Amino acid sequence: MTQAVEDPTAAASGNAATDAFKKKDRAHADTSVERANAIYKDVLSSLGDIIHKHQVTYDEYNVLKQWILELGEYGEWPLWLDVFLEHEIEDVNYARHDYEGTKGSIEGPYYVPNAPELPAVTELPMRDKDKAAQALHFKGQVTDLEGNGIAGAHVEIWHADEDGYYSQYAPGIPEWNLRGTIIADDEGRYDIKTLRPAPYMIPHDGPTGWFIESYGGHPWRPAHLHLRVSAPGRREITTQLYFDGGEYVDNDVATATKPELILHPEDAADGSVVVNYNFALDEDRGN
Ligand code: MBD
Ligand code: FE
Repeated sequence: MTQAVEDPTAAASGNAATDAFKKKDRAHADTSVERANAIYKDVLSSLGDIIHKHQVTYDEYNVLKQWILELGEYGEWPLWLDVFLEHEIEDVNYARHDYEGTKGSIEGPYYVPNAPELPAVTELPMRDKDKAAQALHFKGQVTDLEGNGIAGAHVEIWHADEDGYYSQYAPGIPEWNLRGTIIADDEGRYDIKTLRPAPYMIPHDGPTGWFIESYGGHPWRPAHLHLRVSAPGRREITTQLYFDGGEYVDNDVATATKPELILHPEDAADGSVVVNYNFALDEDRGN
């Protein structure tokens, strides 16, 4: 099934994520020929082992070929790679240079740089419909590893609405809805009002969804907030936060949860939930 795609989720969000990735300032990797050779050999020999181990048939090979073509046609390469592979890349790279501090997690396909700056005490841009959801009051402090506040740290935040849609990746949502770059105060503190996101189903009506169906899996991620926290001279951290006891926290299709990244919100008198979470940033020692 390779016809053009009308569905707003799979194809539109897939192609939007592909276009966004192409526009990104992709760092040039100065991988040596020796290193490329070593990686290429291991990749192919691992794949060869799998093909032999499972005695993969020509029919299965042709299904794979067709599926890969469709993954490209639907623009879902960023989605599939970020869901199934990015957590391994994140794992390896977080641990470089003995970095400590707040744990990272995957960026995923829906980050947009340069979200409008907002003051330390703020509310994310949202529609009336978003205001009808349960309110989340998220506050805390950006510090160094000794707990000293970092004045003016940047806390970029982005998350889905109650329906599981991200602005700029679904039609009809204001450009910067539920996105912002919060500038922490003189002590590194921030105090953000937003809505509590719901568990998130990744676009599942395209090739990524067929892939999941083929092995009897589910397309769900636990409810999550995406964050990128940075300050001059500090190691920037890209991470996600989840909700204690939430569905799929222990069964994330993207394998991107960590115990350190679970929020424990408390109910407030006005029906909202309140939570404090601090970010500790190590010194920048390069990537
Ligand atoms: C998301 O919102 C997400 O965070 C990931 C990792 C993949 C798809 C959609
Ligand atoms: Fe997400």
